[in-house]
Amino acid sequence: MGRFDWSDPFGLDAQLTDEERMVRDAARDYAQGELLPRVTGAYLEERFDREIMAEMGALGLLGATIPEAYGGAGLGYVSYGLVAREVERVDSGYRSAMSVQSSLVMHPINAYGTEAQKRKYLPRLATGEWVGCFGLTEPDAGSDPGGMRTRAAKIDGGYRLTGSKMWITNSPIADVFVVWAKSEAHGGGIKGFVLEKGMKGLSAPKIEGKLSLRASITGEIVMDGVEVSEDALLPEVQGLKGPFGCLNRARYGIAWGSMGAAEACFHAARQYTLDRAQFGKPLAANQLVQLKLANMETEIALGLQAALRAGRMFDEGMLAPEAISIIKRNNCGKALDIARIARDMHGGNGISAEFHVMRHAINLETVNTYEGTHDVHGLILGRAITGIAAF
Ligand code: TGC
Ligand code: FAD
Repeated sequence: MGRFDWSDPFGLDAQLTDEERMVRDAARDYAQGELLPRVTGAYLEERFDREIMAEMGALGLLGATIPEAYGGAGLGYVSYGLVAREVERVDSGYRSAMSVQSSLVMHPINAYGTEAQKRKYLPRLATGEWVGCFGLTEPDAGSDPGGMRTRAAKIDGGYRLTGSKMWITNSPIADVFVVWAKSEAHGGGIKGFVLEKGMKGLSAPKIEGKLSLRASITGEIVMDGVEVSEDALLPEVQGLKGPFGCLNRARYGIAWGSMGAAEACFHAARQYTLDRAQFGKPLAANQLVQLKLANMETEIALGLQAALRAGRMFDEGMLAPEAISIIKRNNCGKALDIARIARDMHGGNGISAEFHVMRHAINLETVNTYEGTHDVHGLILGRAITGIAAF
């Protein structure tokens, strides 16, 4: 029989390749060494430090799966997931910045763009010199993006975009905007456009006063008759499968990332309850406390194992979007439960920023909502199981 390791019960580490372990360790060293020391200040001051993008870029953490010819790291999806896990172990907002850049901005340019678009944008997004954002959600179209109102009218030599996007990660600091609009010239079908900061009629006001994901910057995208040339169109895709193709990747990464946040909370709760004594014995000596730790460990072990299996299937081209819904929904929901319970197990200290658990719990409220809410992923699965769309 093998020896039980409470922090890795199914030997996840042993299932990785040497390259994957190297990527994981580099991401962990960076996240623990450079991100952890500044996250509390950034969170309390509701601030995203722009230089983080350049730091991540220098380490190859942006566009990890994009081919090296365009400045990416050319890695597989398991490596991408491992990076998300390490970054979100520190803060979901930092993982957001990374996954938007990689999956929602670099991926569509790489998958649906022209050679000229790839050469122009990808290398500078990979280094973090440019920051990107992804505009799908609108004030009146969230879970139902097909209801979007943003329009691209045809003009001589290009398009005029009018509409607004809401709750857009990175938009106030973005140089590059991937936005989705219904295009008149394409029969009203949804098309992707790449806009650039400074274009006339384009603005991205910051959304202030978030109580969650405060170390990430979020804003609107306002397009007041933004005129672009034909070069701005992503030609190779039409319809919702364009943005959903990006979301598949980001949702998969979130399934790993949320487990990183959950692990941080589980490890903190374990250590705290071992160190703190009440009624003459460590909190960890109580059955109620041990049961909570056992539940946390179980959910994390299962969630990580499912994410790894999904990553292997992704790399083999065998992963179905509905399987991504299973892990996005399960892992975010379980991570949120774990973070809330870890907060409780820290007693009064649990509400202090110094102990990190409440920040994770509040962040995970967003993570459970964006990229398709917990219930919407349930409905995607309900449709796959029954053949009946219940939206
Ligand atoms: P539906 O009829 O299901 O599909 C329309 C077309 O899209 C195709 N499709 C997919 N293709 C690839 N991957 C997927 N996952 C796909 N899902 C659907 C589908 O085959 C069809 O293609 P075609 O060729 O027949 O036209 O569309 P619907 O309107 O009924 O969709 C319903 C639903 C619930 C599935 C969908 O709208 C949904 O997923 N809603 C959730 C919206 C969402 O996730 N928004 C995320 C915004 S971005 C974000 O939150 C970034 S936060 C990032 C961060 O900060 O980390
Ligand atoms: P709604 O769609 O209005 O949903 C409200 C509630 O109703 C939810 O509980 C939902 O589950 C439920 N609901 C909806 N439809 C049904 C139904 N048919 N049956 C039962 N229940 C239903 N979007 C982007 O495009 N780009 C980004 O970068 C981005 N970043 C974000 C960052 C943050 C911090 C946040 C909070 C959001 C971000 N989003 C982004 C938007 C996010 O994807 C949406 O908030 C999410 O998809 C939900 O849409 P909504 O907020 O409009 O809620």
